[in-house]
Amino acid sequence: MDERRVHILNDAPYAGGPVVYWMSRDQRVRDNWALLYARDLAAVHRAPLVVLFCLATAFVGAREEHYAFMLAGLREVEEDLRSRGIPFFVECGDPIRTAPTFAKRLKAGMVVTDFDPLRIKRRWRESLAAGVCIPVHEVDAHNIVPCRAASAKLEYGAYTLRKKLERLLPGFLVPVPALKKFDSPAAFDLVDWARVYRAAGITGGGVSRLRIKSGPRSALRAMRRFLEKGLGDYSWARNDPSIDGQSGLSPYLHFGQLSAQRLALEVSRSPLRGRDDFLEQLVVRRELSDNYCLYNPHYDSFEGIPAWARKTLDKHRADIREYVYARDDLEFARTHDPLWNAAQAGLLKLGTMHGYLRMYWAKKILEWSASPEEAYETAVVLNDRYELDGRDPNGYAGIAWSIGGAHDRPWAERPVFGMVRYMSFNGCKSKFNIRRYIESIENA
Ligand code: FAD
Ligand code: FO1
Repeated sequence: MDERRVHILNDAPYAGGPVVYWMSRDQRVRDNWALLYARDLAAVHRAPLVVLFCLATAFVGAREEHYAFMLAGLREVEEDLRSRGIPFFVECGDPIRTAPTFAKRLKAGMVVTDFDPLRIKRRWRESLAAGVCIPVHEVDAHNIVPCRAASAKLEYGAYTLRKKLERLLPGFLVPVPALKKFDSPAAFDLVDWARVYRAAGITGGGVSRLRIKSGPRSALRAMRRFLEKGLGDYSWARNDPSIDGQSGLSPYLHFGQLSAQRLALEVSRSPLRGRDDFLEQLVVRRELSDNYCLYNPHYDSFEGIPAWARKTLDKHRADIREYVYARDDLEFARTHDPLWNAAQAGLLKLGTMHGYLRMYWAKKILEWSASPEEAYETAVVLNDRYELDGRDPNGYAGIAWSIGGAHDRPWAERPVFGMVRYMSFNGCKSKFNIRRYIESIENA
């Protein structure tokens, strides 16, 4: 494995003892560089290998159905690990406490974690690295070109990062080796899932509204379906919310049930014409989001947007708003705009929203909120509360682009938006059949 995937969090010496892979962002056994790295270390040191997942309640506003989706996938991970002779543990409580406690209880010799630029995850990792005197290594198993290797700084836009990625991709876009069976120690316990579901606050009653089946096997099936049926039309279909032209793979990518590397490899082998557009989104746009969150401490707030955008939004702060809505009017889709209401109603009903409308959705929140700061917070809160793929760098970068002009350029100046790119109802009307879209949400 390319060493540029590894980031050493503390340089304590390995002095024997089990190797723990603390799984968090990349919740899968196949195509998981962090797991492969931990397995190789355990084999070299002839030490046991175990996998740990720390269940944190109230993760960034996640709701019951998000936990239900994630835990269903983790049950499959447990099966996949068991079939390879690798024990799986789920610890419940604040990972700041449960991760070091677990490592000490197991007398672990080293911990491998996976990469995640989110603030909460960095805190978890850094507190572990400071709390134990064993090596803690982080492996970027989420990005094809590791985020830290792609760039050492905050990138202005897709065009600046794309050049760096194009140079590095040939070396990184390679098949991920299969995980060899691991001769396991004595038999080990199964996870007590009833306890885990209780800790996550899943009553079981809330039958999930989600229309998507969780787990790495379902993720691979959905990928194959998209490669066969969706990729060919992707270039023109992806921006039409009235048809189902996107891949629908973001929840699998968000929870790490599907490897972006495997998806990118399969897509890059395809002769279909949607290939390049899809790779632009999957590789450039997605890695740009991780770059935004890794190198911008205010990635989820108005404070983090580019200076030009803050200045122009400031200048138009006192402009008359034709409509101003309180957060719960927005949350419950009570505005004058039938298209925006349908998008929000769909989000409440289905836990997802078409990518094209997410831009419109966020930009209208800017237009109809009392201030840009309030708009920013509303978009982050609602996106993280309702999107199944929410609580993700893609969301924070998507909102920063829509409301704060991040990774975009100044446009013609206008009220409220200043020079932040505007989107209008009529603009949508010229792009797709709004009536058909609204009906698709009503009938969903
Ligand atoms: P496809 O078009 O099939 O794309 C395939 C994959 O490429 C996606 O799953 C995603 O991983 C990546 N991708 C596509 N578009 C983007 C993009 N603009 N930026 C970064 N990566 C992209 N994406 C999330 O995963 N979670 C979010 O919470 C989220 N919130 C967003 C909020 C706003 C305001 C905006 C403008 C965009 C947001 N996005 C978010 C990005 C994008 O809209 C979704 O990734 C996409 O719609 C998911 O559907 P899909 O997998 O069918 O996309
Ligand atoms: N990661 C964890 O390690 N432990 C959790 O309990 C956890 C809960 C969770 C709930 C909803 C959600 O969308 C993500 C969640 N994650 C959790 C993080 C997730 O695995 C991703 O790493 C980040 O959200 C994206 O970077």
